[in-house]
Amino acid sequence: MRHPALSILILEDRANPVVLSQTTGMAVGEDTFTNRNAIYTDTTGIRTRTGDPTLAGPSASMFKSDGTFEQSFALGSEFSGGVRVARADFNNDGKDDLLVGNGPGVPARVRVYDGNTRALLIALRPFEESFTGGVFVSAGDLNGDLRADLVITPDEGGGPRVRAFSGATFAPFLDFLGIEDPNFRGGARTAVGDITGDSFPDLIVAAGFGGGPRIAGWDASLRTGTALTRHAFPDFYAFEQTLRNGVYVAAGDVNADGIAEVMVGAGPGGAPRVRIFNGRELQVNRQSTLSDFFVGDLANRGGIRVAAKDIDGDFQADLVTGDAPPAGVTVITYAGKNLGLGNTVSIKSFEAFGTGSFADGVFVG
Ligand SMILES: [Ca+2]
Ligand SMILES: [Ca+2]
Ligand SMILES: [Ca+2]
Ligand SMILES: [Ca+2]
Repeated sequence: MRHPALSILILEDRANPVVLSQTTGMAVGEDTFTNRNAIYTDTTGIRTRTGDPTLAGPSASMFKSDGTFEQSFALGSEFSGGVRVARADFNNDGKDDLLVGNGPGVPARVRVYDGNTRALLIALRPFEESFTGGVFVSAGDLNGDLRADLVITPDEGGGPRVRAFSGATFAPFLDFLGIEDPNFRGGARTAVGDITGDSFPDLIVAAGFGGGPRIAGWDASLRTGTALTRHAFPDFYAFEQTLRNGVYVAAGDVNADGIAEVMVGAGPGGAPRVRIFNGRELQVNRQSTLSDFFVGDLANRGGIRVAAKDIDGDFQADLVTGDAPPAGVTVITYAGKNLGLGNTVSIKSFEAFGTGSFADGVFVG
């Protein structure tokens, strides 16, 4: 008798969010430019900024998890309002790529650079040309094809609109209001992480500047047309509800329970306070913090930028913070496993755009 052929199914281990397993370091973008004429001398990972004008203007850099410099991209005048960044392997070649979005002052621009060949993979105009408020970017798989996608939101003056583009084809597939307040004009910021525990990343949306520190979560497994239609957790306020600074946001599984935490940093005008909310508790409408502390000088009032990365390779999400102006250009990494125990000692602190007293600020992603 004939036996049916045996088949072996390879089941991908998705116990950890895809967005974490795909990135091997961080991206850092310059915010404002107090020293526009700059060149960087890279010696054993130490960047030194001098006054040479050959690399003038806004740039973004990629760093390894330990803070070692990898490569830099000069972005030109379309990015004169600052560079917002995310890092993911969009073209699936095993190397992280760089996603950049521009700050305010010029029409909204988004680009993806191949982290391997440095080629420009795509340049997008995500919003109307008349909109000059700047954009925020994040990355993660929201359409379930196991490839990181681009998530784009407007900054100041824009509605809380979320657009997502396939990382595989760059075709748009999401366009909806991530904060259910159509009159709000402070824009929004996003993060991607699995909040519902089904191993597929979900979308977290934070109100931009001028809004209360409101956070919304959307289950990316249920989409109707171009909108996500099921909340991953009830909306909540990440800081005092009366604040109007908005929130910087990141997502990653800090306590290794398979559910991403929501990490927030205060928006512009706020002290550099970070809070990490237990994702599992958010689903039952309890706002329980794993960590709540200030980064750097308490007197800073630029807020603090945040990103979630696996810095120490233990498959638990770690925290990356970036200075907001006028604090400087310092990037600090913290081990998630330490933060969950109340230990806020950093792993590493480095100056992303040269040593010296620069007040530029940086975005991290
Ligand atoms: Ca790649
Ligand atoms: Ca995808
Ligand atoms: Ca999910
Ligand atoms: Ca968790």
